[in-house]
Amino acid sequence: MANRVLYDLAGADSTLRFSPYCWRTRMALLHKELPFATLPWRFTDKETIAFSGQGLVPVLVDGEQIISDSWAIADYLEQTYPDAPSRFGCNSGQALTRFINEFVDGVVHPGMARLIVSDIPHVLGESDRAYFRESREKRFGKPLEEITSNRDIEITAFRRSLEPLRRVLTKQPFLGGSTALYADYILFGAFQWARCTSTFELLAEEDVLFAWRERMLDAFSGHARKSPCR
Ligand SMILES: N[C@@H](CCC(=O)N[C@@H](CS)C(=O)NCC(=O)O)C(=O)O
Repeated sequence: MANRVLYDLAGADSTLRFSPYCWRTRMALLHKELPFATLPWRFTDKETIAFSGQGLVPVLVDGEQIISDSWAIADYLEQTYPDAPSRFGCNSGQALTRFINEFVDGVVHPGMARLIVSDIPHVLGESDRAYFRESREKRFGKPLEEITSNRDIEITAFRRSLEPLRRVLTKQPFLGGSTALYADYILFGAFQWARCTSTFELLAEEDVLFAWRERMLDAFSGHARKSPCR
């Protein structure tokens, strides 16, 4: 096995990788120019990552080190490879990036989920599909199709919730300034989650966020753009 391995959420098609958190980590590793291999992981493969002491991905195995949680991995990579290009800019940059992490987890993901969650089962294999439907319907308290039934109307409020990001990206090409940093990867992970699992268009073409997403898709020789989507 390669020396650095990322356990990465996959669909029925093992090349379809759609976890927003795994995308953050993947882009972070590319930014750090650290070679890595990925292993496709499914929701119901809990035993495969039991060695990490928890049941969520991303899990990064770096030689002898086992790290789970995308923020902990980002921090680990920064501490362990200080000479590789920084994804935070500096220590204060890392502290400020926490805000983006919480904003995306607390506002962008829930808003996006209400628009795409019923599309996700279509990319999953049989046992993951049953697990996903049961666990997410329990979490939302209603059938997946009901959650997204008003999406053509709710898209307006979702787009409005992105206004602070839009205002920043009107003034600079990336949240990180002139180049993409981890803050951009955090937000991009959310859009890549949607892009890989749903054909519902979240952004209008004239939106500056649309242009930013295009730049992110082009990063690292179009790595994310080449990744299989639904
Ligand atoms: N706070 C964690 C969240 C990770 C997470 O929720 N991962 C999802 C995939 S997107 C997962 O593994 N879910 C497994 C499950 O629902 O059983 C992080 O930042 O890494």
